Amino acid sequence: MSSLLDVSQSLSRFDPATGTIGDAPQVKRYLADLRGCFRDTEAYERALTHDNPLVYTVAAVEPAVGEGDLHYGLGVIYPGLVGDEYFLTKGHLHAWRAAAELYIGIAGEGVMLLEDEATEETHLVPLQPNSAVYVPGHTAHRTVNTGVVPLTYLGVYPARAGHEYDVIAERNFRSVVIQRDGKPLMIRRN
Ligand code: PAN
Ligand code: ZN
Repeated sequence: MSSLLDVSQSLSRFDPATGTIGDAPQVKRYLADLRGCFRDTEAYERALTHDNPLVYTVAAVEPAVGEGDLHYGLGVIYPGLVGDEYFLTKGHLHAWRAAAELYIGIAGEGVMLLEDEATEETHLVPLQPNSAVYVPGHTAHRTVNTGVVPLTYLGVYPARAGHEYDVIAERNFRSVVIQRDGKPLMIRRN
């Protein structure tokens, strides 16, 4: 019987400085890609008239999609603000709602917004080096850089998880993370 272990697939090296994992595809999200995410739409449009900065990148290793397989991605969110709201990811639910995910902080300071899909209850969880955040199934998740250097992290999820952005784009997260007196504060969106 042949071995299931393909060593060439077992080791990957990632570069936190560039946000790349070998030659795995890397998605880049610019400010213009994040329309509708920020609370202060005027500040968003004003910022876009000046510049369209890179907000975050994700390099994903997504080989097989068999039962039991895992995928993972290296995320880098750059520091910045739109109005008083920190740079953030689009956020999503997993298409397979039961799929959980483990986030592992590598560098920088940030938080995760975790929102239960059914109750819309939101939790703010710190994402930092040497710590892991468990995102249960049925939970919308968005990552926010609350620091002054890039926030770098790894997310590990079932290969079958899939990403669903439309539900979030339509209803958005109920809470936002703003800078108040130099510190992050979670408030209701409206
Ligand atoms: C992460 C995210 C990454 C970027 O790898 O994909 O943080 O966020 P968006 O996908 O919301 O743009 C993950 O949660 N994967 O499931
Ligand atoms: Zn996810």
